[in-house]
Amino acid sequence: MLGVEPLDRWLDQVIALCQPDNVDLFTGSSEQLIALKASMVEDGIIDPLSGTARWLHRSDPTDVARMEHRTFICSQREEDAGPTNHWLEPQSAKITLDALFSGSFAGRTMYVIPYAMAPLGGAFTQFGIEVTDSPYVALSMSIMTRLGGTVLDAIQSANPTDVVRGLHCTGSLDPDNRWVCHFPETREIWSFGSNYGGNALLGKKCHALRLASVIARDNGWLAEHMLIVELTTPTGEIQHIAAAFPSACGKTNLAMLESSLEGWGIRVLGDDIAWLRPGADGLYAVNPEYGFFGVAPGTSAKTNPVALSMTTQDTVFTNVAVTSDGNPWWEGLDPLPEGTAVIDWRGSVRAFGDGEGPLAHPNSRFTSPLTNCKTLSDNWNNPHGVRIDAILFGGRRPTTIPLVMEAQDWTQGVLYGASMASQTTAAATGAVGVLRRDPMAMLPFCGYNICDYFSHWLGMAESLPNMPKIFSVNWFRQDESGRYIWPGFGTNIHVIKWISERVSGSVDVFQTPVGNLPLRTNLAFEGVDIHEEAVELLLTVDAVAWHEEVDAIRNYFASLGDAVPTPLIDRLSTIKTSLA
Ligand code: GTP
Ligand code: SPV
Ligand code: MN
Repeated sequence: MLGVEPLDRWLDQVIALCQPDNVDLFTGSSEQLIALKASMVEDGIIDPLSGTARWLHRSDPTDVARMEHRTFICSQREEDAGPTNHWLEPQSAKITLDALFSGSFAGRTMYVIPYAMAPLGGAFTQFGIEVTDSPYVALSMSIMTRLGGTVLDAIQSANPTDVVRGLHCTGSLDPDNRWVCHFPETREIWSFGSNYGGNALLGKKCHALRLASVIARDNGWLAEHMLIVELTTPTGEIQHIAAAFPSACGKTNLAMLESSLEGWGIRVLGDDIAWLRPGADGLYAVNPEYGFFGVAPGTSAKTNPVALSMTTQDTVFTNVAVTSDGNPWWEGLDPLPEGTAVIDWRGSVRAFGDGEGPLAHPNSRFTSPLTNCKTLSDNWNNPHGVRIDAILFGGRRPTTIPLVMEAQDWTQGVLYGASMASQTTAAATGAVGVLRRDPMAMLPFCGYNICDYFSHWLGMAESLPNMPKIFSVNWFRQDESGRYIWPGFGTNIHVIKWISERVSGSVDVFQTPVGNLPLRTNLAFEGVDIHEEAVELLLTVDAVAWHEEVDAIRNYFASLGDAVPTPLIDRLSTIKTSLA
């Protein structure tokens, strides 16, 4: 079918195992997409919305988010999966999966989807084949990854053992019988029982993060849960920033920020995943994806007008509400008149303001091609990537962590990432709002031992000139009544400006044991609705709180076993003794 011997043999085995009625090589051609959407409408899988080529998909009500406790790393050795991953012994995992997949495509069409991650034609590019019985997955993959004849040609000349093989089946959608299994040694993904994004669009988290992180470790690069933006300064200098925030913690919003500051411009390259490779003069990054799979709730004309205009065409919405005139609606958009009939994310007719819980699911999403975004950088498809000047780490931290601080060197920066914590969100099943450690925002996505991952990060600086500066940011400090102190969203440009000025070396800092903080005189904050005492709180290192924080980080590192790299442990001790 693909004209590549080992891959075709694998496909034959998969067909024999899954027993589909039809097999469809899906390249995302316009004829295929027209036919696919028509059949999905006929089968009630998507409904047209108002606007141009906008669609609504409602998932099974239990299948709305990633399931971390059903996500497994099936490496040969358990210690390779490490203390933070769920491990399954690969041979026994295969026995379980074989039984689940056996005959599982009966009565269904098998879509064989050859895809590329990252722009074609450079060192970053990787290929995969996703086999799925889900038309929703096929449609979503056509937005989120590069498909088509050129990709197929490139796969035919790639090394077949480098091509990631992914098998996905909808199954019965029983939440207790969901499996997202990764086999790093053989570059395989087996996903059963969920059609939700991160569980089912295998090019995304499964390939581009979990498997790619292992490939990256072995080859001296990094696969990260990061946005990428291009910044233009008033003097015309171009800088690039990558930022790792956990799921539903602001990557898409920062990526699509529009600058309100005279002379400052910001453009997006990616909003979720970055692959970073050493180049001749620094660390270069690409976004391996081809689309945005963004959180809908909270997206509004005030918070993210770019996303709002992007989703007026060519967009698949999942689990949003619908108004009577066929527009998508979610919490955060302008309220409708009280009592207006709205169809909620489950498909029930409700009265607006009925007090029966959210109309859109808190993890409802939009799927839109990159090219829909009016602030897309000209370099979005550059196979060589862009040179990164600054890396940001940040999570939802109600206390302690300042609005922004700069690491004094690479080790302290890696410590910022390794010790990151954030309140959990609706992007994964389970309790929301619980503070947990989420190193580099990769806790759910690092495909190998997290301690080795820290070492790999530390080692990246050794051979490379012009390593990015590392910063910690926190948009989510709260007051006693639980309100956010910093207005966030568009106002984050003030923090980005300071970071940029640190990169170009034009402003000085205030040194503290935990990092360099801005001098108040270097932050104008014009137009930001915030009191001076609040600003002071956001820019103060509270020694008592930081003693507790350092102790909590030490406990966390201890919980990871004895392989946490010594430079991180030593740095914590230095900080502890330097704190007043
Ligand atoms: P994933 O796609 O799950 O990886 O999420 P993400 O990191 O891209 O998060 P996203 O930008 O979609 O934001 C998630 C939620 O956080 C949305 O409801 C946003 O409205 C909200 N949010 C984003 N930025 C800010 C901010 O600066 N301040 C506040 N208070 N909320 C924010
Ligand atoms: C995340 O949860 O971090 C996402 C959405 O970006 S998903 O692709 O489902 O993982
Ligand atoms: Mn994400």
